[in-house]
Amino acid sequence: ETLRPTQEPAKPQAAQPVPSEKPLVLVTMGSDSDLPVLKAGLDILRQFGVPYALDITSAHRTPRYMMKVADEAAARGIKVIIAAAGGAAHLPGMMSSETPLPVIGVPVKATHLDGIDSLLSIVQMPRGIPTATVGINNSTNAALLAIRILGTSIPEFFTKMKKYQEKMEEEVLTKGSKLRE
Ligand code: RP5
Repeated sequence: ETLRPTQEPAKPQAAQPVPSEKPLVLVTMGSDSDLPVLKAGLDILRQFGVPYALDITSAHRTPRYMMKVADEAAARGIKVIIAAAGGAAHLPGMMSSETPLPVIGVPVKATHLDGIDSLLSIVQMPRGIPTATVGINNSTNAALLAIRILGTSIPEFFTKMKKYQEKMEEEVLTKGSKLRE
């Protein structure tokens, strides 16, 4: 599949991982109601050919399962965790406390507070438990950051990211040159 940086991402047929490959990224969420927000990020992972696994690990409704998944992620071969949650969004921070892997939190706009509650819950982690935080509902950037992290040790993803950025630059410059005509 070609990389389409600034165009509308193609809708994945279903939120299914790249099959028959060991997942490198775990994409998890507090509730299946978060899944629509994750679709754009899943599409990016698929465009880049990143094998991923999906799960629901609620910090409040399934705390023991959440901790088990975080604890076992590295042994499964997972390199990065993307965790989406809304409201009192403890999921990314709690998973981060249970694994040495990098965790990227996606604040989901799920309440009347428009996602500010989720954003602050994720970004304001105490010293010692770093948890990367992207913008509200911005699963695209979570996926791109995960791929950049993979790119530090997997040349294929480093090269693909470089091409993605070059294509994005080219597209914007082309749009600008049309405006200047
Ligand atoms: C959080 O509560 C989830 O991450 C979700 O964003 C929010 C609402 O969950 P549901 O009530 O829709 O299951 O735990």
